[in-house]
Amino acid sequence: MIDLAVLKGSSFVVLGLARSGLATVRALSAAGIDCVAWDDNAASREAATRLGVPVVEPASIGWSGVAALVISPGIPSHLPKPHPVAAAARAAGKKIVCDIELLARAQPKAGFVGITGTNGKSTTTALIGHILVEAGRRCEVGGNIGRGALDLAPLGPSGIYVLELSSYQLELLDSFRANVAVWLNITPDHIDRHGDMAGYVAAKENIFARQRPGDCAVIGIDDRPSHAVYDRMAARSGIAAVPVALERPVAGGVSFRAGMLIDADGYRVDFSDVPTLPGDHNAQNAACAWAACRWLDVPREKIVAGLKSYPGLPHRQERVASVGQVIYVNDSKATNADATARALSSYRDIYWILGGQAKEGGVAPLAPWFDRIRHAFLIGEATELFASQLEGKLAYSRCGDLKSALDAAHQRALREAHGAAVVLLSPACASWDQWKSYEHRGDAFRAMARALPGAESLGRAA
Ligand code: UMA
Repeated sequence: MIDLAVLKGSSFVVLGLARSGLATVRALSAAGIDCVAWDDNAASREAATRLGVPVVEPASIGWSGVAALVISPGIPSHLPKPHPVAAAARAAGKKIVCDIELLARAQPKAGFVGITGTNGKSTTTALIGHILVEAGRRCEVGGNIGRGALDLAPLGPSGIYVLELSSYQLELLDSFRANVAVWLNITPDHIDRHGDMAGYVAAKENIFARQRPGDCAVIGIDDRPSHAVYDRMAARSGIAAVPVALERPVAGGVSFRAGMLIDADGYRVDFSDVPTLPGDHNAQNAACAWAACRWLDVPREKIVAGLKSYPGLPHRQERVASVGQVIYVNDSKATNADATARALSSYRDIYWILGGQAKEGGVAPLAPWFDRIRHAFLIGEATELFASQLEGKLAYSRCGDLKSALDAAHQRALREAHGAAVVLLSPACASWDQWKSYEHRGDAFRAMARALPGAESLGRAA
């Protein structure tokens, strides 16, 4: 847990009591700092009460003497409508920050690597953390990836915090400085919270806001708005702006071409066969991780070793089992078509399990990858919608639930595929019609795939 003693003498209001909020009240209490808390959910309030933190109704919060409102990133402080506690804080002239800001204030001597982007943040964050640990560096990985910033261990001057930063968190920072800021890509997302694309870009660009000469900005330049961000950063004096691009040379930066990662000085690494990082999107993540770790002086051979030993994250194109040459891949985190497109573009000869609670547009945008799919297995509420979208384009079966779909995909792959093939759960849907969460769905798939006759487990144990 982070020691917040540096904040002693201030008092705080904490709004939202889930992962980030509970870690915040725990750290404030441990440091003997006054705070009161609120959450709209009664069970979450009880968790704070059990920690001995006073829970105060929003209308009864006294703002005089309060240093700041620490808000959970999932709670709106502006758009679409500010939470009443955020509105009251603003009316009282108080700062509104998130837990990352408190971490930055408590650990001013540590190094900070911040990673943002619409896609690939978690993988790149985990990958950088893995490379640093394998290279013997002291580091802690947290933030949007799922570990509250104040739950991390104190590191001091020789340590590095590797933080996944969402746009929600980035707009709640006012002194956090990233020594290395990684910007992967940007496409429209979270527009309800940021008003429009310009607001979303501006929130994310806050990752560079307090960088100083000697700091580094690694920027994927393959989409137009990100290229504009790169141009702005390249014009800032003293900041090393490192561009990252796919399938084209990029002066002074890192590129991925024909299966090779190529550094600014021409150093080349064969990246054509890293099973835990398949597809072009992962090549972009790896190239950005490469650039960030080089800036942190990690020797090249250690970065190569880290890239090749990266174990992957659960539920994201996670290789869980094999039967002969058929690989079973758990991509349960793919709850929309965009995420599923990344998985489909990574493999050929795919037996595709999809369905659940459909998102707008369904699977129609995935047509460019249909020629990679041998057969589709439909599950859950989206079955009839997806059947109508696949009709005449792709062979499919209605399977009802995940177990039936996996059994059918397994049988068909063994019967038909005469070489490498992939049974892929990449649902393009939320899980809530049949499961508690995407994790619950993915855990079940992993267990079922490993229990298939002749299956050998791949990857992590759980
Ligand atoms: N709450 C209210 N009132 C509201 C809304 C919520 O009281 O109007 C309360 C809820 O009852 C709940 C708490 O606020 O108790 C939830 O807060 P939260 O959504 O911020 O949840 P945390 O568990 O603290 O998780 C947050 C991040 N969540 C979001 O940004 C939505 C987690 O990112 C992050 O892993 C975690 O902090 C630790 O840093 C998740 C996420 O979905 C993965 N992020 C978005 C994304 O990746 O797209 C940005």
